Amino acid sequence: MIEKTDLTHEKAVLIGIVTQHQDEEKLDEYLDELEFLTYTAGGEVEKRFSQKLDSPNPKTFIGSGKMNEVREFVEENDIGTVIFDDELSPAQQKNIEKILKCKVLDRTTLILDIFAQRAQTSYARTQVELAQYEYLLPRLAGMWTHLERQRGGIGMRGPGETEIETDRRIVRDKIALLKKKLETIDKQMEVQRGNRGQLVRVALVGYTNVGKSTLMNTISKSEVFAENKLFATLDTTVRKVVIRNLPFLLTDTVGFIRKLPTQLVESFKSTLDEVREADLLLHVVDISHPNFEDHIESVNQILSEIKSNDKPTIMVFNKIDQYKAEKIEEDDLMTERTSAHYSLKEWKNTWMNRMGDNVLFISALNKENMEEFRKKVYEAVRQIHITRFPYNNFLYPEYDKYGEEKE
Ligand SMILES: Nc1nc2c(ncn2[C@@H]2O[C@H](COP(=O)(O)OP(=O)(O)OP(=O)(O)O)[C@@H](O)[C@H]2O)c(=O)[nH]1
Ligand SMILES: [Mg+2]
Repeated sequence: MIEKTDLTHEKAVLIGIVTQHQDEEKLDEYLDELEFLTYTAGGEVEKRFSQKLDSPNPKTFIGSGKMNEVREFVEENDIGTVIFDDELSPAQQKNIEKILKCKVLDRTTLILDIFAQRAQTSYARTQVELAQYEYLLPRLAGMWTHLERQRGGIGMRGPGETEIETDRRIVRDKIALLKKKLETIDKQMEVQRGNRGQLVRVALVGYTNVGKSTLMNTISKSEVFAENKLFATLDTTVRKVVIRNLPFLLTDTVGFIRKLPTQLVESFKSTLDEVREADLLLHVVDISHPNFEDHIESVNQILSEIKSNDKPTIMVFNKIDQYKAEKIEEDDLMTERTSAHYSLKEWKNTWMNRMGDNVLFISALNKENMEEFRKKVYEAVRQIHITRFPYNNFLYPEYDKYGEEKE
């Protein structure tokens, strides 16, 4: 806790651009998320800068006029860190550091940094370290030398190595070594997963901070760490859960985010294998978040990247206790009614309705609708169980009876 109060002193500014693909409103949403990421990493956002551009400046990302504005603000307010919402090329990062003379980070470094901070086990640390080195490799030339004095704090943390070697060859060797280490662990994990036998496997997936771990705790009475920051969970937890008389394995794992660095997706292979090998996904969504539809899209995109997009899935809309529709005053004739004004009931009649039976609305925190949750999951697991053990069906004769009794 002491560390947290210590870290909140790091002053940062955020920079994003408005383009054809990204209007002002979208940028605002993205910067809100970037601010949450900054806060999670231990920073305090003092100001946001944005610029309208057809395409980013290849040398400095934003134009020189805007850059001067940023430089003045950074100097006057003693800002230590400037964070861009988009990934910077190695050259851009170098040029910008020269102009601003402070630490320059992008979304990827920030996410990698949070992962580094949160990695608990040596396995998670190895995965993050590998991702950090892979990100670093093309950016080595001259990147750190002029920043020697300002090292430390956000973006500079890494498990293990405190010194960042400036020699490419050393970094390459390090990458090879980490990969080998991960390979060994991956093999062990594979064996472990194999030993779990034939039980049906269910994985909680979803955007970060939607309540996956809270739900895991609610249904399995376990104590997985949950908190209102991004990426509370990095390590995978597997619990045996029994609903009525049907046992299955439930996995809680790392949350996803828009533009999850590809280096992370790759080095978290084994962690994501839990998702890949699952029989059923519970896609948890924070319906109280104004951008929950975007979140669903990001999660689906990552699921298809790891070839897990066509698994049986139940959509679990969580945090219904916190859901609030935006209101239009009666005398307000200007505001157009959009989905932001929908009540929960109206939402249920949108595309959600077309998803048929595979939709649930719950509050994991207040334990609302958990009985329906149990029923739906039970039904879905039973379906898989029956196809897997067609001759074993008699072992669970009371399924239907139980179901009926509960009706
Ligand atoms: N109001 C409300 N808050 C919730 C609910 N479920 C979870 N939360 C809160 O949301 C925050 C994030 O919950 P977690 O369970 O850590 O979320 P997660 O999806 O595991 O997050 P990551 O591990 O970071 O990906 C915590 O502060 C929870 O208390 C809910 O149903 N209602
Ligand atoms: Mg979690």
